Amino acid sequence: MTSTQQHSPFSIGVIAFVIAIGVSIGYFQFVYLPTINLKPVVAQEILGPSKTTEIKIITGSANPQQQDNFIPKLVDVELAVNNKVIWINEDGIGHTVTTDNDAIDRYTGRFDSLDTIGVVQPGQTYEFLFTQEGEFPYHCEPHPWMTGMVKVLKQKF
Ligand SMILES: [Cu+2]
Repeated sequence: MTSTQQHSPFSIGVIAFVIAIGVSIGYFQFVYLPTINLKPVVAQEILGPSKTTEIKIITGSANPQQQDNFIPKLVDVELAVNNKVIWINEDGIGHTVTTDNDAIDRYTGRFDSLDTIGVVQPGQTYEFLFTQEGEFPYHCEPHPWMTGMVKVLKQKF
């Protein structure tokens, strides 16, 4: 018998293995990586709004008897206008700005200072760029009576 025409089961196995590895690497490089690295396309005006919105964490916020903590407590922001929100901790102890309902902005990520800077220390600020409409209730993790809400609206004009 002429053995040159035939491949042994072993060599077919090797070829199949090499092809499988090649396909896996190709999939990883050209399908998987581009997908996980893909940031959504967001309008420049939303990424760099002309104004910011400031919320103060006032002195005494850690006291549950004190009514006021996040000031203002409710804010409306407009996309492409003032959708970058900055919390300023004017209190003497640390606080967090933490989503009530696991809100994730498609561009910025999870709405939680703990995911980026951690506890907002006295004198520190926390910034979050909202790029999607919606209501974003939040609280302070160590002091859950501290609550606030950011409503993100479409640009009106
Ligand atoms: Cu707090």
